[in-house]
Amino acid sequence: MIIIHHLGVSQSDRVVWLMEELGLPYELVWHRRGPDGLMPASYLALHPAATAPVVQDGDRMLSESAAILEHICHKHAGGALTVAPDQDNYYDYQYWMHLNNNVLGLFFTKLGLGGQTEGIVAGMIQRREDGYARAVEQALARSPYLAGSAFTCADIMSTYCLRSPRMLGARNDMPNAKAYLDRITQRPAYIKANAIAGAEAEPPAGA
Ligand SMILES: N[C@@H](CCC(=O)N[C@@H](CS)C(=O)NCC(=O)O)C(=O)O
Repeated sequence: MIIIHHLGVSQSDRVVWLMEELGLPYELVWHRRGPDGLMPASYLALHPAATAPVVQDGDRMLSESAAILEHICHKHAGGALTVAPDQDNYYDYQYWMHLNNNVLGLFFTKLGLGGQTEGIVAGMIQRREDGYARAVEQALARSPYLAGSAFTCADIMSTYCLRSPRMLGARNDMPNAKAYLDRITQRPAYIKANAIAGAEAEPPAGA
């Protein structure tokens, strides 16, 4: 059985969402953040990359959410929620699977700047964030989901950054994204995963 190591308030909630979408069984192991807000020693011991999510599949410890999502869909769900190379929207799918990490890097750099808005780095971050916002708006003007007409892992990858008020969630110039998020967060699997492992979720008693 797949074991999801969930770090409280983190992108590991994506994997829970995926498993709920696929209807696959999984075990959730909670790791609370330390008083410094960072991951605890129990999480650091899981994988050398020291990032959440980490997922255990048999004797393998998997890291990097995009790679984990693809791994689970192909190994355990016959490619469900992915797009194959012979499909017209294969590139779109790959683009949205990868672009997420780009915007995530911006977020961490922005945190490091502590609200500073002047200077080359702050300007570059703003320009790239604006570019990401434009790309999202244009994609969602063309199709109901980021990679085309169907819901895929690309939507699971992107929702965290689009929703989080500390990332793009506070912008008010993304009407297409807002309508998309209103729709996508009504999915039963999202609602269930959010209750289990979302930003407001608490570990079960004793965990
Ligand atoms: N590209 C990685 C990014 C993972 C990442 O940055 N995760 C954050 C949590 S949202 C993390 O591990 N932070 C370290 C910490 O909280 O100490 C992925 O998608 O898995």
